[in-house]
Amino acid sequence: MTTNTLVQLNENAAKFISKPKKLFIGGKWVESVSGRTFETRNPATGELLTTVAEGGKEDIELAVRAARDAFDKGPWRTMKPYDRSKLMLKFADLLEEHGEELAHLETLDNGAPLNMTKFFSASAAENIRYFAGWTTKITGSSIPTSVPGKTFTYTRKEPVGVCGQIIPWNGPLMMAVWKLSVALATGNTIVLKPAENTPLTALRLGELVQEAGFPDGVVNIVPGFGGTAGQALVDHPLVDKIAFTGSTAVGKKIMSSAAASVKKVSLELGGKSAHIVFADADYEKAIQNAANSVFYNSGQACIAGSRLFVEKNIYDNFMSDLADYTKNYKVGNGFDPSTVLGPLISERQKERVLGYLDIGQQEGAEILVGGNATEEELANGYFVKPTVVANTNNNMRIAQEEIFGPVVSGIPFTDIDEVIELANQTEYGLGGGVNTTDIRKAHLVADGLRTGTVWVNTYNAMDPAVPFGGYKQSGLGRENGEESLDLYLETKTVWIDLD
Ligand code: TXE
Repeated sequence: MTTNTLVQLNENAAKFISKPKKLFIGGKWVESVSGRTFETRNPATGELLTTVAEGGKEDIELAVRAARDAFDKGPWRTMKPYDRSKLMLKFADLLEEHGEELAHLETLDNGAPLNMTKFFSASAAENIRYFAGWTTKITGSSIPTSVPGKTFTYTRKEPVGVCGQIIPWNGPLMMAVWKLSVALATGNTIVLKPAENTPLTALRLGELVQEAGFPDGVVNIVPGFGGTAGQALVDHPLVDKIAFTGSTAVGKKIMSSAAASVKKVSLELGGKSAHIVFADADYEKAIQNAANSVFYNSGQACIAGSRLFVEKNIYDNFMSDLADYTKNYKVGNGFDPSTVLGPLISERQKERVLGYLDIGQQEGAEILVGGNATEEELANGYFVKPTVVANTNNNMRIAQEEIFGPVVSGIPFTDIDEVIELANQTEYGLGGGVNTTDIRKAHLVADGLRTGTVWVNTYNAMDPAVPFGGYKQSGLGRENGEESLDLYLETKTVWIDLD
């Protein structure tokens, strides 16, 4: 890809694109049993990037068997924690070495601007390093008991077994790594199913897993569609755990399917996060924060601060200044260094977002800036301009349903009790933010919001050491941090009679 404005595509990424894309099962690259393939497209241009072997039920069967064998019979489970850590660190080094290439593949496949995907690939390496450190620190405990006679009672932390991991398209590399790293650190084996829109970085990760030297079958990667490959993974009786990131609707379906064999399930689902601005906030910073919280990744973020609550006495000025600020956001191809917002993932997602703007207007909302006008020169990609909507209230559909696009609804409030109540009036509970210079208000909001994360005078900050996940219908369990380990471990109790 060469034009005057676009960054030249990384040579290794170009090579990868031109190779056949197979399934990674039992340490080998194989065609799908059906021989079927599917297309993946560049969302900035609509162009076909490549075709990929399409995993189906039979391929999931093979991948689960490979993961099962690697868990039950392979060297993985008996490998010393320190050796597992070394493999993970090697994997992280490779990821870093190929960071530029992975960032290019990600921008091609999912559209996010290159500076963002470079940050993601660097963060992905850090995430693996963080979890590599945990391999040597997973311990049980000895427990004094009151039963008669002499006994010794202790617990062991053991891996859950075969983990099915299903990830979305809005941050494919990061999502893959978040799931792989904790599962590897805890000694599990994995079948990873990337989203059908964005299989490329996951497949490249498979090559790096191989190069790092993980035993065959420890990581298996099967791209395919949700209703076929994804569902087969969820239904498979030899899978011990499912970890899923995606829509709340599919999350519910997965939970009920997994009930058939009482699989452990962890879910990271949708959100409709409240972002609160008090009149005492640092005004300029709050404008930037409000914009970044919702327009980051073109609003395709589960934590997007899409409900913006602004204190009544500054509401009109704030919304109009936010609209002015938003006009400066450059929308375009992620390979253009001046781009701030890339395209949405697909035509379908674009239509969905534009559909919500129509719904909002029918409900009486007013679009201050953005809206459906995609610039002519961007007509082939799936672009939507960042959109600021006023005259909204918390009951409107655009304020209650996850739009997953660059759209923020501004809602006025009068005091802290009211705003906490409104913020919690949603089925979701993933993130939330508050902008204020009053430490008391900051703490009261942090205490009052029923969400997995609250950001104060910042937003979107994340770290491998910090737990992330949702209350209510935003999910089950936490990714990252020490708490995530338990989702991948069983606790075994051992009683020994010493008499
Ligand atoms: O998600 P899906 P879609 C939300 C967001 C977005 C909406 C629809 O609101 O607009 O979901 O996006 C796999 N069994 N989020 O349709 O369908 C699928 O193949 C097993 C929020 O793309 O949930 C993909 O790998 N797997 C979110 C993954 O689930 C199934 C990120 C996500 O796809 C399956 C993405 C099934 N029956 C969308 N059906 C977030 N939390 O960040 C689908 N899949």
